Amino acid sequence: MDDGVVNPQAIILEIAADLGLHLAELAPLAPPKDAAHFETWLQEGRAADMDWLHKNKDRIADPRGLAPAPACLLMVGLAHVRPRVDLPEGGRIARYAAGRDYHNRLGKLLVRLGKRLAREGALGEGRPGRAMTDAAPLLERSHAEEAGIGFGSKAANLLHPTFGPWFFLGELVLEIDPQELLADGPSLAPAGSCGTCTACIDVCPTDAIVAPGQVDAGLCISYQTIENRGPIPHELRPKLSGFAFGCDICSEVCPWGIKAESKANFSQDWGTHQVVEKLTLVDWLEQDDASFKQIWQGSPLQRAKRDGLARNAALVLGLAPREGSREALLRTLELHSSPMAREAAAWALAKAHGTETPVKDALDRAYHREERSEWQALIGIDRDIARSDP
Ligand code: B12
Ligand code: SF4
Ligand code: SF4
Repeated sequence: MDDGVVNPQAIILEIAADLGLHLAELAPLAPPKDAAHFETWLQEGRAADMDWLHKNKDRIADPRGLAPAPACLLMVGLAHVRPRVDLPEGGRIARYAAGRDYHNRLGKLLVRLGKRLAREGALGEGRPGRAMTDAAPLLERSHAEEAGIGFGSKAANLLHPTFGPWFFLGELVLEIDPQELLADGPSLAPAGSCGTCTACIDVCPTDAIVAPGQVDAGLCISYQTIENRGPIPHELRPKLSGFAFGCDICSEVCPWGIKAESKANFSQDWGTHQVVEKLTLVDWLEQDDASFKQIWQGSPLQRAKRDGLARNAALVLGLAPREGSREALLRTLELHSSPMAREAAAWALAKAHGTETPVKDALDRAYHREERSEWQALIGIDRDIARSDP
């Protein structure tokens, strides 16, 4: 029955939908339900070198300091379902990274949303506080699950019945007392669960899903190819499965992800960046600083930096050589400004061409040329791989 009473919760969600956010739900700004899991995860060393998670531990476990008084979190989801992304001449990247950077797009949408909510009086006296996504000191999946956006999964991804795992999360702090805005509590999460499925755990090439819902970042290809600023451990290199940036394997085998792909495709919305359309992994090896800044502008791939992308490209080419890759790897070994890229090229050459005498000689020269002992030691391991090949 329409009793003429304005429901601010419904208005807020309606405005979010009107701006193009696919999912939006409210939750109180309160310690997330998985705070204890998060702390155990840190204690068990699952965050690899992501020190910022340790530094922000207390704020993440209790985010109430994000607002001066009791407040709400408007959790939103933006879908990015699209077909798999192969680079020209081979190699893959995570689908989310093919087009526009979600940090920009979602960040801008959230700021617009905040302004519009304030303009239309949906916040009463309250203000829209910080708009955040990803790098926020918040356990986003946990808050989103509590708000009713989706359900948690064994791969740790938050799943939605329509979009599977293929959506980003972001949030806006709303300075409205949850007693006012959420008197009846948050929405119920959409129905769904992993059930007896274990496909993601079974398929993960590096066994990074160490228990249901728990990913060891140090083992995850996504961490290694995006966040790790050092060498990728030798034992993980053969398991990259063609991924030169990010990893979608646990999402691609997920029945919820597969169902989403059969129903939706947001490629047009997100576009495909020119570097994804045009550049090969051999090109990735040969970017200079200037071209990296210009041509790659706006691509989420920039997150791994020029040196990280060259490292990743070298490793993938070492496992799947193609025309021109041998020469490009030899040039990288000799000329790249980053020892990390040079070392990755050494490994790739040893793996793919280690039986060839000129390659053995090049590795030998690279070993003696390397000035920093830690990199020389790694190139020594690579040289041994080639030497062990008759
Ligand atoms: C650090 C980080 C990573 C790390 C670590 C991932 C991880 N699983 O912890 C690395 C670099 C590996 C990574 C990879 C990816 N990430 Co990431 N990542 C983050 C970030 C910044 C923090 C995550 C975090 O705090 N992890 C710590 C663990 C404890 O928290 P959690 O992963 O959220 O775990 C949840 C559950 O597993 C559960 N849980 C944890 N332990 C236990 C134990 C038990 C017993 C139980 C029952 C539950 C449980 O509690 C948590 C909350 O629900 C978030 C953004 C944010 N601010 O939250 C994005 C975020 C989680 N990542 C995202 C994405 C898209 C990815 C990738 C798919 C990217 C890719 N294609 O390469 C992969 C997926 C890997 C995977 N299977 O998790 C999205 C996820 C969207 C979604 N629908 O779920 C987020 C939310 C970014 C965003 N704003 O959209 N990521
Ligand atoms: S993103 Fe890849 S490496 Fe990481 S948990 Fe999923 S399947 Fe494993
Ligand atoms: S693959 Fe199966 S177990 Fe893994 S997240 Fe999807 S439904 Fe859950």
